[in-house]
Amino acid sequence: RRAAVSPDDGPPLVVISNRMPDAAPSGDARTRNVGGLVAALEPALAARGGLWLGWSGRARAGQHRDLAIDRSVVPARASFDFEPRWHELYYNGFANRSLWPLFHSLPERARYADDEWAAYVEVNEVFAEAASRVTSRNGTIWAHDYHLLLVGAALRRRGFTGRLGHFLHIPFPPLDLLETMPWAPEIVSALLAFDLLGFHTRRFAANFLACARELAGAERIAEDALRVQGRVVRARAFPLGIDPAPFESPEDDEGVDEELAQLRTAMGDRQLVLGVDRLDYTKGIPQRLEAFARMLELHPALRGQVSMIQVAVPSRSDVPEYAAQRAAIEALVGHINGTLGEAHWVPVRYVYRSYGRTHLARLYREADVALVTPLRDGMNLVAKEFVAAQDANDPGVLLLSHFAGAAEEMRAAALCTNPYHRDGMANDLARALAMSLEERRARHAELLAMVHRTTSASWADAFLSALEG
Ligand code: GDG
Repeated sequence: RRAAVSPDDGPPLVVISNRMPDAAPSGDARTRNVGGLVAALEPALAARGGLWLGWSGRARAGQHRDLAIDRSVVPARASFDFEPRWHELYYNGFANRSLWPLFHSLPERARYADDEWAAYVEVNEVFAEAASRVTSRNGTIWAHDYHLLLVGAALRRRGFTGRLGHFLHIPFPPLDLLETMPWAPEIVSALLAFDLLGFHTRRFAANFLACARELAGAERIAEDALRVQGRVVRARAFPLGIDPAPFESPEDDEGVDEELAQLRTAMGDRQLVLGVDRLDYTKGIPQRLEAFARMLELHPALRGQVSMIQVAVPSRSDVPEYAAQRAAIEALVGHINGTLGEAHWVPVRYVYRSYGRTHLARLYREADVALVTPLRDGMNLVAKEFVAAQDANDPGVLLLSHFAGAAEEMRAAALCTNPYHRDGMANDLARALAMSLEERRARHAELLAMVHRTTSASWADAFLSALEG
């Protein structure tokens, strides 16, 4: 453990994220940290001798200046403990009850509290302070996601002159919505302290560029660039992909084999429709369940012929909106099964848990249709994982929301649907279930080529070469 490094002796690259890989506080089984992002960033960091800075996952009063640095692991890690009040005010509060809903274009779910904003400012300062202790003045820093929108400006105030990049994993909203946030001008101005801003889609980058002009007086000097106070700031799409290998050829696992055999027996000849999401109101799970039920009403011949499995991975369960969403989903599943089911047929199987990656990959492959129908999503990696997991000779169909970032790349080959239109989604699902083998193969081949083209590794390389170049 070392308290600091000298200004010229830091690692060439520092990645900052709120959460460190494998530091999940209890009660929140959010699994993204074991997923594609870590897999993408760890090799990029390791190759550059870089360091990962984040929250330790623990809360202890008065300890946040105590930076624990571990250089014995690759990549090296630095972490600090949160003040206990930050979890409620900064994390559950401003990050997850203000920024998360607003940035997903759900302003009626957002609420704005001055003490939560103050905590958000404070925590971003603390991250900047920690980062300035582990980097050299001219190093490269890459910050991630909506928790750290202010960290670039806070680093510049501390005299950091190196390259600063930010990648936003969630959508960036249009101006009309962003303006409902009382601190929108402060947030946009702070983002302009970065040299490069990355988004999943061109649409989100364009939203940002428009907000920067309107709210911070930045001048548009190129399709992807702004001038602000004599500096150039670029904003571009860098769509995140996956590492397809573990989904194409999952590891052998006897436990999973047995589970899958039991599932096949239970399903018999029925077709399987699958949804896998963190339990989050942005994922549109109730709307999807309603559409599935509606399909059974509109197409009674499908009754008894198809079952849906919805995996809802526990997430942010101490935020009241998430507890309410869970209750709504559970009531809806009960209602659908009670009104449409038979003693010998359960329309919807609902599981509130997380699965290991091998299990997930096998489940994807088993499905005839994946319902990836968020109301709004930054990218949605489940869509790409599902494609990678299919049997190319007999692939399942991806039914994808227009409002997932993934639709920008997958629109032409996936079957796209509007989760706000229940009858439309019901009919799109019926169409997916009836799709010919020939059409399924053609669509899948195109999607698979795309999943191979943009992977998590190529994403990290593209962002870092744009930042460093
Ligand atoms: C945010 C943005 C953006 C799911 N269930 C289990 C499990 N997962 C894994 C999936 C996938 C990941 O979690 C979920 O990623 P998504 O992209 O679908 O969604 P978010 O969690 O909302 O992630 C999103 C992403 O950041 C990256 O930038 O795409 O738009 O909202 O990898 O496989 N993993 C395991 N067990 C599960 O039960 N092990």
